[in-house]
Amino acid sequence: MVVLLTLLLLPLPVNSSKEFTAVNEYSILPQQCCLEFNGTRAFTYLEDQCAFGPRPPGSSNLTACGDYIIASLENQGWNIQRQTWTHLDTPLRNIIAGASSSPRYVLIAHYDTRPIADMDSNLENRAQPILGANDGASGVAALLELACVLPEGAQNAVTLLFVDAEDSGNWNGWDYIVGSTYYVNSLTEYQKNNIQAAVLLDMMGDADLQLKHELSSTPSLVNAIWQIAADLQYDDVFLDVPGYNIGDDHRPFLRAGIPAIDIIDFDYPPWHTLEDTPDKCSPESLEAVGRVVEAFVQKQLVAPTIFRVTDPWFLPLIFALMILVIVVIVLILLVLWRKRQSFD
Ligand code: 1BN
Ligand code: ZN
Repeated sequence: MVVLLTLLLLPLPVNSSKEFTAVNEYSILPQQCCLEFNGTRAFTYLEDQCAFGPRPPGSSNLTACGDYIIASLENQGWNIQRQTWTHLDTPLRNIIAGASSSPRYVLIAHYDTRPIADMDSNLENRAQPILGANDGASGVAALLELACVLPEGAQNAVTLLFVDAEDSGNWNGWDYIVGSTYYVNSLTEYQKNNIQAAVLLDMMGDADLQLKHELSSTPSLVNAIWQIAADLQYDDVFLDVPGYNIGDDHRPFLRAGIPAIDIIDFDYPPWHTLEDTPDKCSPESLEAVGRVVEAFVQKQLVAPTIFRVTDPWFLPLIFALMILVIVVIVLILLVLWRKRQSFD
């Protein structure tokens, strides 16, 4: 009888594949144990892309890599749309994965690589195209792994966007961020209004990963993602310090009024050199960022936070100005009163 009563009083096992911790009444976070993003598997996606060789816009290597991305996504049951157009006589293609024509979240990576290694210390290398293990393949690898681990039904809210022609700026008349600009320009006002957050993953596979706040990113979105990283004990990777202001694929979203963040480690010595190879990257870095983004999406699907592009940074300024005006008026009145007294 006592055994029966004890068994009845024991808490029931939770019959759920996802466990959530209520941190406070407004925030619900998945526990680390429920996150499935696998850095080792993601790293194979990074190596697979590099095996195609350098992947500049219009190249057969990029076409083959794009076909590989499409095949991987279709294998995971994702719906695919191809957005094709021509720019400077070069055929370009964005790859859009998801089931909703009006997603609430867009996760972005560029799958092209820079046509020239113009930062290479060896002058003879500068005309050659880069392999882009970190600058190109890392973000794509993370999105392909997210395609495997995001919950059933995520497709209805999340679009995975693989953009072409991010990295050809200042070369033969090209700009940076051509593919993401084309995507955002193709959205209707309704679609833009529906996107709650755009999350760009770029150069986040560096083995020595130290992420700082990208300065043009939406502050409330940065804070939300950095808080999740801290809760998952990734604060050694997600440093709570300001970083650089980067003209990257999140900018067209910001310009369209959509909250956006660039998760990027721009302190990467092999940047735009022939040294940007898989040995400079690590599964651990991919896993840290992948799990934080996985947790972010899970949390947003359960208990969404609303982010605002125009954070009211100017409110304290207005408040300070009002105090200044009041102080000046009081001082003027005081001086007038003293003058009047001296006349009397
Ligand atoms: C990011 C990775 N970017 C290029 N490769 C964007 C960028 C453009 C960064 C210009 C610095 C200058
Ligand atoms: Zn680049």
